[in-house]
Amino acid sequence: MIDRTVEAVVLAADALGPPPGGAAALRRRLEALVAAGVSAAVTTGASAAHSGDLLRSRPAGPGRLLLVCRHGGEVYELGPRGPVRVGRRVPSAADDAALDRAVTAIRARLDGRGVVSRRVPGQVGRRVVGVRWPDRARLAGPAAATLVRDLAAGAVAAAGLPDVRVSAGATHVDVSLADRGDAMRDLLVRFASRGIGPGLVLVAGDFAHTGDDTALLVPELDRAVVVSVGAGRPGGRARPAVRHRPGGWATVLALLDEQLDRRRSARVPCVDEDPAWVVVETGADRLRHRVTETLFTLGAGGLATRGSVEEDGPEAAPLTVADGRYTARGPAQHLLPGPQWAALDIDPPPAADRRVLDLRTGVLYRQTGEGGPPIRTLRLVSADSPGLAALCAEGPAGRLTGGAPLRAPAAGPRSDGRSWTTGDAGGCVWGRTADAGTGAVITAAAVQAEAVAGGLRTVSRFAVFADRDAAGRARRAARRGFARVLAEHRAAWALRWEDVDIRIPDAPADQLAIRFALFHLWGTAARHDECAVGARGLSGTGYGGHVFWDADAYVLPAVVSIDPDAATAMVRYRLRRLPAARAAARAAGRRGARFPWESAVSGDDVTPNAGYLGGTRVPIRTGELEEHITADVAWAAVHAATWTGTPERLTGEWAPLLTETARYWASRIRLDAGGNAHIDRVIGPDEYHEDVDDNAYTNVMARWNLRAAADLAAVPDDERAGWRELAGRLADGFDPATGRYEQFAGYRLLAPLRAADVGEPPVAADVLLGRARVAASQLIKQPDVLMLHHLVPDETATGSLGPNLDFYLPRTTHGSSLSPAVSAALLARAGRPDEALHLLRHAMDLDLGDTTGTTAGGLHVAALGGVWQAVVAGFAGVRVRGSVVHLDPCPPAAWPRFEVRFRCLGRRIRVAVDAAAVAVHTDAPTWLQVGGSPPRRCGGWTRFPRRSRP
Ligand code: IFM
Repeated sequence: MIDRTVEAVVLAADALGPPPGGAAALRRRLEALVAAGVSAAVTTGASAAHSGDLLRSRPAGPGRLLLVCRHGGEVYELGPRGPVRVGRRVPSAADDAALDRAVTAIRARLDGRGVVSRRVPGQVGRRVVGVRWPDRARLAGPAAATLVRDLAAGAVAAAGLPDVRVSAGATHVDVSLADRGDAMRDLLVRFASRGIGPGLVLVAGDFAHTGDDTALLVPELDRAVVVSVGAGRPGGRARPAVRHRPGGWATVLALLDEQLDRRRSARVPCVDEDPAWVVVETGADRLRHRVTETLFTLGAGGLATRGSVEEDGPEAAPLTVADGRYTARGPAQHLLPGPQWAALDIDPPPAADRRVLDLRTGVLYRQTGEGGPPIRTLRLVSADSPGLAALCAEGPAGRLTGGAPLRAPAAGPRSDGRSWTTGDAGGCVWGRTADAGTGAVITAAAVQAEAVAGGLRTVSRFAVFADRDAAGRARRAARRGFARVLAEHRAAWALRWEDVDIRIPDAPADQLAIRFALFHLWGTAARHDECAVGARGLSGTGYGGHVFWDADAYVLPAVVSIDPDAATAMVRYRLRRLPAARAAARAAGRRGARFPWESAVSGDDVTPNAGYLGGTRVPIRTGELEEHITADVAWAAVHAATWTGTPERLTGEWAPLLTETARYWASRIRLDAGGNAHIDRVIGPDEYHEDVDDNAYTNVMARWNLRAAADLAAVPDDERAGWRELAGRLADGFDPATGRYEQFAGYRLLAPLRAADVGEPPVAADVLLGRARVAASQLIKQPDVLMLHHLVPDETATGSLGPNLDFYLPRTTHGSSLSPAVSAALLARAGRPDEALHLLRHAMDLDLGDTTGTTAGGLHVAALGGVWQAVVAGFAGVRVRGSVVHLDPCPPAAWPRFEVRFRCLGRRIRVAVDAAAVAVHTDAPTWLQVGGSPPRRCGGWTRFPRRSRP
């Protein structure tokens, strides 16, 4: 009938009349669909009491059944315990007055045209004007209805009542404050709250006439499937297109049966290709697969799978990994590849395809496109049930088979102790990768069903990655079926997007790229117990999954406003590695704890000591010298406690992260003869300059660390006083005459090269010019001094952001993926939002456009975190101090309106910015300080005028 799977169904019942023979057949089908995860709604002008048999429906989710009465005046949800009202429009006195004025105006207009009208008592929020034609022949027909509607609409417009809606038939005018169109919009919002976009909605009714149910067909249904089942041909409305399948209720039942059949026969569901939510890759360029399989990674609950094509082939590098499970030792330690669960046997392999990553629902859809019957697949890593991954596929039976549901990981770097075992367990296959050395194990169990009908093979597969009961869970998931698993997963994603999102109506490409960043941050920092975020997350083999400062300074500040528990788990990863950090400090002859530049299982340093730059083997000294990470770890703990509104953690469970790091710095600092304090021989964030003294970033972060610990830690008074004393003596390279910090001692004497002298940034200056030349110049790889203004602005000199931006940005090559987004955040804060957007777009394109040529190795998660930070801290100007949320938006010209949603202080916050105002919504009373205004405790929506920035 419609040959596609939908996830929501709207039945417009008014024009159809009651189902002949009662509603039992309809009820049965709707209940079955709801059990399979479908959202269904029946709309009627009647009241609930007059909605007949349908009210006897008792569906049980995960879908839902809604009864929309009185054209949307009341909405009921029918559940196992009967109907519950979930929505009601309550008109105010002003609404009633507007309706009465409208009725008077309409009657005057109709009477003036010789049509006899009378007022019929309406329902709450609604009036009806009865129409009698002097010439009875004109009573029927669309022309009469059109004339009445036009007269009534003209009368309402002339009376200046823009909120009054009018719909009309030949014999009546319906006047309300919201019409059927609004009722449909309300339904679309309810479906969206389950992750169902308009492209997955089927609307059925009799849409042959203008007025009445046709008013349900709002333009927002553009991508929906709309079927008119009445005898008459639907009118020629352009949008949405209406298919004509006459047959009345019998056709409606057949449409519902088609949906049930598609689920029973495990047909592959569809995705709503909403350009605001999908990343699409088409074409035959299989070399792009290495990049797209990174972009299409699906992750949840600490499990992630690259979006590799299902068939074997030289272009694919499939990989499933689990947060914190590593193999091999020392610098070679890397994430342990787990069982492959998403492979299929396809012969011959597809030559071209279309792949769609739907950010809204967290699914990856694929359809082959080389002619002939297509192969379609859809997969997910469940956001609802941690460790569950599911795949369904369909295609010509002779070409597609499921094959082994779990397969050995593709060959990759091997380590001695790594093993792969597999077996059967009562209708279930299990597979396990393990590393005897690290003790890491990844176990999966999978259940697969295959069927062939009419030459079409369908495959559904449920794989559970779990240390316990994987087989039991896989069997239970298979019993629930793909449609339910998908519905639950989709609903979990919808909840996320409800709380955290960006809306930029005038810049859809920016909006999509920011959503892409959010999507992968959720997929990467996805555990709530302990979360180890590697530099490429869980999306590729780059950097072996090692945890750098990227996690603490770039990802965590983003994640804390997305999923506060995940940020807490990131802090816990560091906390549990304190013993190794203490040992590292001891081994270096210091006190306290020194965190490693690269960390994996144990928290021992796993930084390699050599690597390749532009094909040449070079030493890597970051493990030895890039010590600022120790302060970054302490900073992340304070930041997480501040944003989550849990400062007590800093004096409780997390206190050692402050005290032990402060002790490290206290023992690391050298006092010169004049009593000035120095930190010698480090690498700062700018890795073009190695082995430097008094790097401003390292020193100021150490100073901040000492002061924060002195403020908070329960330590003997003399130790506290010593920390304060040392902090005050630390050299920071600040020159009050210029307002600038010198990046390290002697930096100002280096060759004054600028990034533009080398090329258009981003540019890898060390590859182009050679390491020695770059080291002898003022070129820098990424913000170094400026990171202080980003992370610890209170530790920097007042008014120093501008001079340091002016000096350092032209020298910044953005040779590191960490660079452009944070620079954008700073430019926005400095009141230079258009320059900020330019750099933010570089950051957003980094992976989506593979601009560094390294995305095949995994997503640059620090850049993704930086993008969200640039939006929240930069353009929205959000900071949290104590229990107050400060906002000072500064949007670029290309974003005249935008709305950002995020979490902080246990609240859900929405900030809507336009030229005139900043509107802030909080879900519980919260102290807000907007622009320069005094703090106010606000709940719900509050509007603040936009201040003009100096
Ligand atoms: O941590 C970064 C560093 O700042 C620049 N080089 C790459 C590392 C990992 O992303």
